[in-house]
Amino acid sequence: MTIKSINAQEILDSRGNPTVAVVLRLADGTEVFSAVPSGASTGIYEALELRDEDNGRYLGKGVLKAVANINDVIAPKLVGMDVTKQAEIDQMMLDLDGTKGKSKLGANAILAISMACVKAAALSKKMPLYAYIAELFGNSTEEFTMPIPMSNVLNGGKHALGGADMQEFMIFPVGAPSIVEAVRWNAEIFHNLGKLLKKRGFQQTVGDEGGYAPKLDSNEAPLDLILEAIAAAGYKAGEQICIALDPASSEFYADGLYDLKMEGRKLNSQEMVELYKVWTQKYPIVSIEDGLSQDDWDGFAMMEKEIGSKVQIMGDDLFVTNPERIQTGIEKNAANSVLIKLNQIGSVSETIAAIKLAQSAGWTCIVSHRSGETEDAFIADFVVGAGTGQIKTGSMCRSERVAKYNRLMMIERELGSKAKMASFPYKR
Ligand code: 2PG
Ligand code: MG
Repeated sequence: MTIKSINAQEILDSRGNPTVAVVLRLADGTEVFSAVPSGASTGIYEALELRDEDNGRYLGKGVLKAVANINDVIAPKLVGMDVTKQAEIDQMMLDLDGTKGKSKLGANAILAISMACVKAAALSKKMPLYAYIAELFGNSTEEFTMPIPMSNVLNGGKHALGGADMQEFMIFPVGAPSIVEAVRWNAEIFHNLGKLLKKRGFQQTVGDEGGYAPKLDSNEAPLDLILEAIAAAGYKAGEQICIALDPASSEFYADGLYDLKMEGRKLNSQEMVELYKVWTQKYPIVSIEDGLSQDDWDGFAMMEKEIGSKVQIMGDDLFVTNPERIQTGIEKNAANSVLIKLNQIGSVSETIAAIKLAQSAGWTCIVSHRSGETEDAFIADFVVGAGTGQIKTGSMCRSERVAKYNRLMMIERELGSKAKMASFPYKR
C-alpha cells in the first residue's frame, strides 16, 4: 500500500518540551499518528535530536527544523513508496541524511516517520501492531512473549533533582505469571511505598518517570525502603519481586571518579564494582544498567567479570542502541545486556539490527521508554513483537508511563493463550 502523505508537527512531551509528531496517510485511507520521546540523561554517543537552538521559542528547544525536514525534505521522497518496505524506507532516510549521527535531518525526524510506517503498514494489513512487528523481526506469530516490566518507583539523578545521585530504583516482578498480574503487583508496591514515605514524613511528589523522589541520606536508603514496600504489599522479595537499578552513572562521572555527592565521597571504577557486589549480596538486585560511565569499557568488563554470572549487566549510554558499540561491547566482554531505545539510534530497522546483534551473543535486550515521553505507546507493541521479554517504562502513575502498561495488558488479554509470560533470566 502506498504512502499518500506525511505531515509533521511540533507537540509537547511529558516534561512540557517540544517533540516531533507525524500524521501519515496511505492511499487506502489508513491514517496513523506517531510521536518521538526525548531523554534527559542522554548518552553522548546517541544520534542527534535536532532542536532549533534559538532563544526565542521554548528556550531553544523547539523542533521546527526537524518538522521542516520531514515536510520539505523527507516526505516528498517517500510519498508513493510502498509502506511495507520498512528496510528500504529507513535506508532511503539514512541516505538522505548522509551523516553517521543523523545530524543533518535529526534522529527525531527520521524516527517519527519510521515508526509511523510500521503502524500504517500494520493497520493497512489489518494486523495487530505487535504481530506486524514480529514479522519484521522474523519472529513467530503463533505465540508471543510478554515482557517483565521494570518499574522505576524511586527517581533520582537528572529525573528528580534533590533525590539520590543514582537515577532509577526499580521493582522487577520476575515471579508474575502475566503482565496483568505484574502491573497489579507493581502498582500495589508503588502505593505501599507512598504510604511508607508519608508515615516517615517524606514528600510524595514524583519525578519525571512517576517514581517518588524523597530526599534520603544515601544511595542505599532507597533499597531498604523498596524492600519494606514489597513486604508491606505482601510479596516476597527475591522470589516474586527483584530489584533492578539504573544508576545512570555517566551523569556523576568526571576525571576517572564517580561522585556520590549526597554521601560526600568519590569512588573509582573498582570501588564502584565493589559497591555493586556488596549490594547484590545484600539485596535481591538482579539487573544493573549503566553501573559505570559511557566510556568506562574497562570498568564494565571488570563488573561483568565480577558479578556478570549472577546479574544482568546492561549498557544504555554505553551502547546507545548502536550496533557498532554493541559489537565493541561483545568483543570486550563488557556486559551481557543492552537497553534498547529507538530514538538513540533513530530508526526501526537499525533498532531491529541492534537487538539481533545483541541476541546473537546470547545477551538480553530491554526495550525502554525515555524520561520525556508522549501518549504514543509504540514500545509496548514493539517489545511484544520483538519478544525480548523485558521492558522498562517507568513507574505506576502518570499517563505517559501508564499508557504503555495499559496497552501491554490489552495485548495480553487479546492474545489469551497465545501470550506467554517471559521468565528471568531470559534468553531467546
Ligand atoms: C535512562 C532513561 C530512561 P533518559 O537513562 O535509561 O529511564 O533516561 O531518557 O533521561 O535518558
Ligand atoms: Mg539508563
